[in-house]
Amino acid sequence: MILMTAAAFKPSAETAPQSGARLLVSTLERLGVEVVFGYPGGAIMPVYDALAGSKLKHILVRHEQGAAFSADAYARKSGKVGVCMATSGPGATNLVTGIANAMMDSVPIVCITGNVAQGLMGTDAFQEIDILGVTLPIVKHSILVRSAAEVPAAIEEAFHIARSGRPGPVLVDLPKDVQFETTADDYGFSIPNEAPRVDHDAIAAAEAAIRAAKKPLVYIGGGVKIGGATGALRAFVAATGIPQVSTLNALGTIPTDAPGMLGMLGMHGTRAANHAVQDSDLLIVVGARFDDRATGKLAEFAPNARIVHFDIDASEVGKLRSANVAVVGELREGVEALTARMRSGAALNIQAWADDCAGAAKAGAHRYDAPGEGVYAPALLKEISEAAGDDFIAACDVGQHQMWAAMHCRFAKPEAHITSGGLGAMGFGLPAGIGAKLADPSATVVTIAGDGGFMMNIQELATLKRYGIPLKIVLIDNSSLGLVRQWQELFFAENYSEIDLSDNPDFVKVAEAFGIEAFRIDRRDQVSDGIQRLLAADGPCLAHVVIDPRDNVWPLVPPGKSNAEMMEGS
Ligand SMILES: Cc1ncc(C[n+]2csc(CCOP(=O)(O)OP(=O)(O)O)c2C)c(N)n1
Repeated sequence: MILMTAAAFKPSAETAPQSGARLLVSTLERLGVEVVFGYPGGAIMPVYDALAGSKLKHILVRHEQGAAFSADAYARKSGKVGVCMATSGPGATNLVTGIANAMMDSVPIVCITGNVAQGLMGTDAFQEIDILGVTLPIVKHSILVRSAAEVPAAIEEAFHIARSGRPGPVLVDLPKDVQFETTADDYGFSIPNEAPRVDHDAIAAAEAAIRAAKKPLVYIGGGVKIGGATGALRAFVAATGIPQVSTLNALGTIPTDAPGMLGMLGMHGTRAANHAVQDSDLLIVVGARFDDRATGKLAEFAPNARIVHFDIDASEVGKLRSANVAVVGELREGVEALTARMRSGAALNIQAWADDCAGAAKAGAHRYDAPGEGVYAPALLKEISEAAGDDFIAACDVGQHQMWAAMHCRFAKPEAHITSGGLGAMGFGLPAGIGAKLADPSATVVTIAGDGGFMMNIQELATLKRYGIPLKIVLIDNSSLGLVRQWQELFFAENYSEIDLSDNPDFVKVAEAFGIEAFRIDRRDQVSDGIQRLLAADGPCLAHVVIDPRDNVWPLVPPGKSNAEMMEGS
């Protein structure tokens, strides 16, 4: 827990007395916040009282987890800080999964929780939870605000910390007496001057390593988009011709169909990407953290490769794989400086390697002509992403459908792919779709969910209806917890334990009961028309897509194995 430091404040002009709750709202307005996702309750009622009549658009979700997930996706899509709020106790604990999600994927959100009055703290008061304690390991920072006069500075500090450096979630806990207290003081907050520096010696060493390599490969992580370095990385790749692989969170950083982009690496990566990594003699790792889903068995990951690692977070460099060259700092400046050096020297002589990689990508290209009449989810997802074009944004849930979306959708830009990468939280897709659509009403946002995960936040259909959010939902229903079923089939001798969801409700009726247009697709010949109908619908719309429960995701690196050992299905 971090309490505010006096040095962070500077006294500002005296103003008319306002309550802490009112100061919270006016500070959010001053910071340019437009949308807040939340759910009221006893310990945050003064804030809700102050919200009425404010410029903030408050979205009343139906479960606080939805508020945190929506704020997270709003931040990912808009590039701004997402904001959610909840009451003390159960409201606050319902935010926890969303906070962890933002932490794992480095997403800037500010979570505001009410708490019992300070005099009651520590007494097991009604709905009292030490939410700072509960969330300590999963926040970037947390602030317990002790007086109304501290509110503006606390919120500004929270925003600053959430989005600076490596972004992440910041929790601001407001006891109820602080919300009620009135004050004419506003201490203000001065943002520390943190001019980015580029380590030119490290950049020179990176250039030397690249020039010495025969098989260099760029390993792109989610940090590239978070760091606003997408343009810089695209320029680097264009200048050098070095092939690239992407993590799940970085999909779209380089468009899926760009030459040199080999696709996702790791457990459900492409053959071309995984082989290129294993073959490479130099990995240029940019904003990635060597997640085990990406590396497979770490000891056998990229065995021949030296490592050049760019990251804003020094603690990521050398954490799991030591770096031969470490470039710690803002990614955009670092990559731009490297590109300038590469441009000013001779062109790289890596054509044979680039051709090898391109040949492998072509040879390993997925075939979409699966046998049978049933819906083939990879083909459907490919088709919908292509039909939606460059405005396509997928907000994915977690499971087989998520992996199919990652492997088969076309992503033209990094914000086009919104997924719970690090935490892998089922239930993310629907609220994430809501957040993304509110961040960019002109985009074609499609939630891609499985029947299991969809049920985890299905109540947010009411949020869609209430605000008329024209989100499109592709619900891929295999009557089971598909990814778990696949692992049981492959690694637990077909002992199918607790994965059957064949008693799912009729999802079309469920959606209709919430007032949402819905229809069913259960044959391949219905797919194209169904996609057109979904994309053309004026309001929210759900396509309930029924697939064969036995369909599996291929290829797959078995858990604990090296990425060289990919399994292929029949
Ligand atoms: C909150 C949560 N609980 C459990 C899991 C473990 N888990 C990962 S994938 C999966 C199955 C998902 O099933 P479904 O949503 O139907 O999608 P499918 O795999 O069938 O496409 C489960 C249970 C998880 N990721 N998140």
